[in-house]
Amino acid sequence: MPCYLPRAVRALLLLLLGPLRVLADPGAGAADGAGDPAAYAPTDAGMHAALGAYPMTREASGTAWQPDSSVHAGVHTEAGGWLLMSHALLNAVYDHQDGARGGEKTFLSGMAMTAATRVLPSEDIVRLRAMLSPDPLMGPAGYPLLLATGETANGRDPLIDRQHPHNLVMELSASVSHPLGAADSLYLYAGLPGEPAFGPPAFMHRLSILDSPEAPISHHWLDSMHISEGVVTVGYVHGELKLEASRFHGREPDQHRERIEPGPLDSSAVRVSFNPARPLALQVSWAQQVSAEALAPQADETRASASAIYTRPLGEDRYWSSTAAYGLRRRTGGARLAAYVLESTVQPAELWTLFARIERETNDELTAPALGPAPVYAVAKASLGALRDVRLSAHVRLGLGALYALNLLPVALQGAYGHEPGGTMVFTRVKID
Ligand SMILES: [Cu+2]
Repeated sequence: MPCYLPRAVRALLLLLLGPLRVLADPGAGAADGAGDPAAYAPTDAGMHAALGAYPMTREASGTAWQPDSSVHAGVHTEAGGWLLMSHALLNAVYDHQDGARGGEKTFLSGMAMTAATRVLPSEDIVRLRAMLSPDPLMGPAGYPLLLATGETANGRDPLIDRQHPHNLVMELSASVSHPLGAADSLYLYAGLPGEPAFGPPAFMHRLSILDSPEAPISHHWLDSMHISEGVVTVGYVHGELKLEASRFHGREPDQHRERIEPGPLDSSAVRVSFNPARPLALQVSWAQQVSAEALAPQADETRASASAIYTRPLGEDRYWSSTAAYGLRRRTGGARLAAYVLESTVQPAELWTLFARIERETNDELTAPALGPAPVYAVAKASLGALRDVRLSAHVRLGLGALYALNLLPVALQGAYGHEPGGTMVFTRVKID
């Protein structure tokens, strides 16, 4: 991290680095069932993991893995031989970003998802998944978010210092897995839209940050492909190891967020995932994304990522989850741009949630170049937030939360942004799970 970090940010780092204790004390987190074969059986609701013979808590967005120790969420029902799992999160957010490049907006964001799983007589497992988002209601220009870049609101200008809305349909996918013995399986996943085999789970599905309504500025380094308009993935699971490869449509969604606009499967991704212990999920991945941005159709992107997620249950339904991630991207003819992310969410007491994130990245989209190659700036951001829920019923919570983010800029950008501009969000949310 740059040496100009204020003291508050250093305190944040301490919170975020806490989970590294697991490396010094491998027994940490083992009390929750590591090595217990019962933990791998279908849950009491009869739910199975979709892609292999492991706890269903391991499955996150797309075909990504999270730690087996992740809390088991969702409303479970059964209909016509299908086991259904649903959950939803709706945020109403007031957002104020400081300075000349900031702005103010009140918006809705979130997602609602249902997965239907069925075990066939052949023991193959079929899963269908649909996920919708209210984001298009916020308008094509999304919401003000200092240092966020990527995609467009009108097909002409890039979004800078704004987070794009997500598409109305974020995922419509089907997978089928075929067991090859007690711990091995082969699977096929197809989505329109869907998530190719790249990066950690998408941020709105990562326990380490999903209660924050603020998108990460590293989204286009790590997990922006989660709404690819055409994906086919084949994978092989061997116990705690998963190898997978995808072909997908490389162009990121355009400003027509209510449409599904399929295209050729012109891009590739590969990922290796490994869950060496119940609280840990590791992955490394690589992707070649053809013509990723509508505004630079001639440029392809090469991306790489690595991440580690550590999740430790705290009592009945509370948890402490943290993610460390690294992403690298390079556009044809462009510079190598790296992002480092540390994020953590802890529920210290019933119905209380604290979350924090630190990101540092090199970005060449913050200023439009007059001529020649775009200048690359190293920027950083630290966010800290808290949320208090009230339980309305067994599956429904209503929450009130707030977060503050500090943006750290090189001197060359301080004229445009001001010195260490902040960002504030106050939000209320309904969570159904
Ligand atoms: Cu996204």
